[in-house]
Amino acid sequence: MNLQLKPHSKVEDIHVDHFREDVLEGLKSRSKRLSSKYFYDETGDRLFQEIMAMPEYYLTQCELDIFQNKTADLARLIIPENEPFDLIELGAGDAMKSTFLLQYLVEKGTDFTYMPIDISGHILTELNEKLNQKLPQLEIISLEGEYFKMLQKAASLSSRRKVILFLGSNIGNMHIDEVDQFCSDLNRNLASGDKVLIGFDLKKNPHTILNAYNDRTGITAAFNLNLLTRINAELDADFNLEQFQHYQTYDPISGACRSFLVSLKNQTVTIENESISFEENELIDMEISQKFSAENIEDLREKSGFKKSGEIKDSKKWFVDAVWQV
Ligand code: AVJ
Repeated sequence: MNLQLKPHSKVEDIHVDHFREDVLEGLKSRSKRLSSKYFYDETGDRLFQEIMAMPEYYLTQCELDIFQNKTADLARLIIPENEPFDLIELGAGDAMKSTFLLQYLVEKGTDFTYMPIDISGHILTELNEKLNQKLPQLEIISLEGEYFKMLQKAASLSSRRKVILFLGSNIGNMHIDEVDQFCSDLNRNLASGDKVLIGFDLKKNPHTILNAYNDRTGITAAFNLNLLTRINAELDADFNLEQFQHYQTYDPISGACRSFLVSLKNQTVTIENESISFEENELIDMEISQKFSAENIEDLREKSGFKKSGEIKDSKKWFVDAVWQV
């Protein structure tokens, strides 16, 4: 297969930003909400790095355990036999975990191209530089844009087998119906024999989960409040951050871990000439981080039309990377 693009080239998607529309729609609705996909501006990226470094945020360590200590098992599960392939990572970020797999594959002389997809061009540039230094032989094509548009782009660039990574329990940020839709769309956008590896955070002691999202140092609170700062800066708004407070819940029955911002008084906020009023104790629904049981994961796989390929858990059995095949 002859790739038209040189290693380390970048393909960009011209995407319309719906930030303004989404923010206004969410805050004008009867129960106010903001989308956690907007957490990740430059400050948000940095705060999320800090979250990943917190001892309470076990998710990072768990999936790192899998990628660092079970790399050979992982590679055996995902790579097609004797066939070159494209390894596509959705929401690659700094690829902290996948770099262990990339290094392993490069050392084994595996024929593959790494295609990180992210909506942050800034993050992709940094990732390119980092990987270029660490693994100069690695062939990379960065895809900047939305997941499905970029998956289609990847399919148009090469007809090789695709292996999709969706790590870090990023899937947990989707609402239950969105998860079903996402996995079915993924299935439809892939060809027979292609594989996906999805990281799911498992249901566990509820205290452990709540602590991971309710740290005493207030980093998670700052991460949530930063979206208000972003709205102030980018949409000419006047949120007073002192008047909003982070509140976290975990429901062990449904597995939903949710974050909210609570308005501490009756107040009016202006966003681009629109007035939004808050009552005292009114909530803004900020984020869901869904936790899964083994049954939840099996149901999801079946509903979205995948076959089971295998799975790897960390040594604590708190997190699972499930591998499915089309
Ligand atoms: C990036 C979606 C995996 O939900 O666990 C961390 C984001 N939010 N702490 C998660 C997050 C609060 C994180 N994901």
